[in-house]
Amino acid sequence: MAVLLNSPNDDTGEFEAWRKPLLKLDPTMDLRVWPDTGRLEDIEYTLCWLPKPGDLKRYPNLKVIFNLGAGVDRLMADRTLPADVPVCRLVDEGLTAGMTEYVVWQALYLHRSGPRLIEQQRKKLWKPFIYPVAKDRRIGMLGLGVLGGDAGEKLSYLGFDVAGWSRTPKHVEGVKSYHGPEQLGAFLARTEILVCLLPLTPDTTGIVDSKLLAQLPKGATLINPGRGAHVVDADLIAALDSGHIDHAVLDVFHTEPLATDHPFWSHPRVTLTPHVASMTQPETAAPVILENMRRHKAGKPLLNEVDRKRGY
Ligand code: NDP
Ligand code: OXD
Repeated sequence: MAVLLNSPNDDTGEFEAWRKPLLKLDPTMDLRVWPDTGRLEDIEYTLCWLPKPGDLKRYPNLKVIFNLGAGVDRLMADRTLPADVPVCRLVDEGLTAGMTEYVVWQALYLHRSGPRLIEQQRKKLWKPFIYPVAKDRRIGMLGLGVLGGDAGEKLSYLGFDVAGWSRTPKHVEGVKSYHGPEQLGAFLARTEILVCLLPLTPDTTGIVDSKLLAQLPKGATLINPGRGAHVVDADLIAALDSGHIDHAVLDVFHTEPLATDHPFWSHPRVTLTPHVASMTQPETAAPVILENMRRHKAGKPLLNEVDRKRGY
């Protein structure tokens, strides 16, 4: 039996970083790195990030697909993905901590009027102003799963008034739970800083459109480390131009890298980062994957298995 690291877009050699922690935990592992697969029949497990569409159907004895990230939208979009092979997404404390850092960093930046202060410095303008205290700042997590839940909880420790919206009701310390389409309007109406941490599925594609943005109070801001296709770019730009949305922090885009002529690059109300909100950490993620392989071999239920029908 062999394990295949499958990341065809890895031109940085970063996937070599997986070798050490995996082999430390299981020195007997027959670890192969795509495209040096060896005999296709040998591959039982694959650890992949953005494999080439169609590639995963080539391994006749594949038992589990481990996605090396939290979002499985690109895998789910591959219509040739073997239907009977379970897919596990990554839930990793390193990935969660990285996302919480990003969300807290950007929420504080928006809460404390970072864009306005940067503009004032650019203009050499000395103009102090008053800002609300954290308890009076309402933050809304669109998606209250592993990442949205942790970031929401940490924001509540800082004193913010935090709520979250999900498909089903949630119990996250310090976070008010809203759920389902019927409670989305009430959730949006109370949200001044909206953080999108939904998975990208047919139900959530384009969810941040003119209709949703219009339900936020005037002057609200957006942080999107979810996926680019959650946002209808033209609708967001119109809301920014009108001032209804004061600022957007964007980490993910419809097409990555973002085209150099995309208006987001130079929009005065946009701060953008190049899909770096969080990164999978091989040191903390390898034990989770190894535990899942052990569970699979022992016939136990897998951790973090994707519901193929729901798409996340
Ligand atoms: P989870 O699956 O743990 O959480 C998803 C949340 O979204 C759940 O609360 C779920 O509700 C909710 N949800 C899904 N569909 C709907 C819907 N139709 N209506 C309402 N709520 C819905 O995912 P994670 O928190 O681990 O990850 C979220 C996303 O973050 C990833 O899919 C990925 O796109 C993105 N990401 C981005 C990174 C970056 O660097 N920019 C890094 C890592 C992840 P329920 O539980 O009730 O079903
Ligand atoms: C992920 C990502 O989904 O890095 O893990 O985007």
